[in-house]
Amino acid sequence: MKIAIMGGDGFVGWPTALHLSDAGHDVHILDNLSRRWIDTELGVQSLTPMDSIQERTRIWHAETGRRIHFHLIDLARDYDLLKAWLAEHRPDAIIHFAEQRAAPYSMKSDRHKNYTVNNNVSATHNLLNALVEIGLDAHLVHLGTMGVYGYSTVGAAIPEGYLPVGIETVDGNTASQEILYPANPGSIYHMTKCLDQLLFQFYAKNDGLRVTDLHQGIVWGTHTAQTRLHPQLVNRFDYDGDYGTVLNRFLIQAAIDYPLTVHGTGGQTRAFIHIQDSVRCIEIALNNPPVRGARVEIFNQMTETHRVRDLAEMISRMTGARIAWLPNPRKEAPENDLIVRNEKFLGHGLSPTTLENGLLSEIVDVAKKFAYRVDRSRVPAVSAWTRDIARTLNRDPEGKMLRSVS
Ligand code: USQ
Repeated sequence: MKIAIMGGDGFVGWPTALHLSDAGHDVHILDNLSRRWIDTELGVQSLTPMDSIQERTRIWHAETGRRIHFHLIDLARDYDLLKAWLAEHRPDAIIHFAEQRAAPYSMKSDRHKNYTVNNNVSATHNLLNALVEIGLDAHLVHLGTMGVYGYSTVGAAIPEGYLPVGIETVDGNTASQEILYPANPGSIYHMTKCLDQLLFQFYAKNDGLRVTDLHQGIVWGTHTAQTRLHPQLVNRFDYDGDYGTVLNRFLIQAAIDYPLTVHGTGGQTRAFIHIQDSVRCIEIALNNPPVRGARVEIFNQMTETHRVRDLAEMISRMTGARIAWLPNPRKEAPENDLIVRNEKFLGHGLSPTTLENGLLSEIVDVAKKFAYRVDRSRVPAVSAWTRDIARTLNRDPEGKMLRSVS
């Protein structure tokens, strides 16, 4: 298949590009390199040393003889360029990762809120709009989030996208329907993924576009089989307070003897998936497209659920790390249960990498190896969900004063 990977320079995009190229597909990355610009803005760098995208693709060719093509295009801003590229290359499938993906970054300021909404919603809409305009029947696979559901449970498992409901009709009967599970975003970033869902629903219904939306949990880990092939193919690893996600942050914190940064009671339960499983799921989704005219296909892309404090305690037991119980910078439920259905991927043969089996090697192979690159001052999460919360965040987990918040 000819596959266009929008956002193929990012944390899930890059290993996906390698995985699909390795499987024999003709892979094209379209990316505006915004993650690299945001690193510069925030004054942070990936824990793992990352080469330019051109250098990465050169090494991939030298190692495997396969080519991954790179095109510098901004989906949100270069609509005409995007349309022309699609019309010329006519890919069989498109994988859409080209969105700002960090909840804390999206909540940093009004400017970051605007950027996240404008970038994510325009990127998705431009892509859908262009597909219709040039009459391209490519299968669109989008990386969505478990966060579209919210994390509260009513004692029932979260279904894969659609909720069966009974609606009382005026003549006293009950009409059965399946509706999109009610969206309940917890950040501006998560809200953009909820908006994406509506865009997909409309374009699938109106124009018969074939769309798969993957509701992914929190990714952990760094390596896939292909990123291990050469040191310069390594994936990025974010540990900072904006882009680092919880489990990877705990791993690096343990490696540098920094107290594990649990927000609140750590009673938040979230869904997780290893990066190797993430790329496998994307391949499975590609191989199982919906038919033209069908509703959006939705998969829950996660393999296990964990409570944040249980993860901290597990890593503390393994490494001796201390735990810091911090004021929560986010407005979120302090405690929640989470039961998620994920039979679709398991039914297609996904065999999950579990935390139990993968955690230790991740600490040793990645966190300890690159610990010397960590800037401890970038570890605290200082992006607050509201002004009132911002006032409570005056000390970092090691007790030092943070900048004052007006
Ligand atoms: N948390 C801590 N300590 C930390 C960092 C986070 O206790 O040092 C807590 C947060 O308060 C939150 C939970 O851990 O309750 C998860 O935070 P996270 O930063 O690991 O994940 P999140 O902001 O939800 O976003 C990440 C990805 C996003 C993806 C989402 C999947 O950045 O792109 O969509 O995970 S999900 O969480 O299932 O919505």
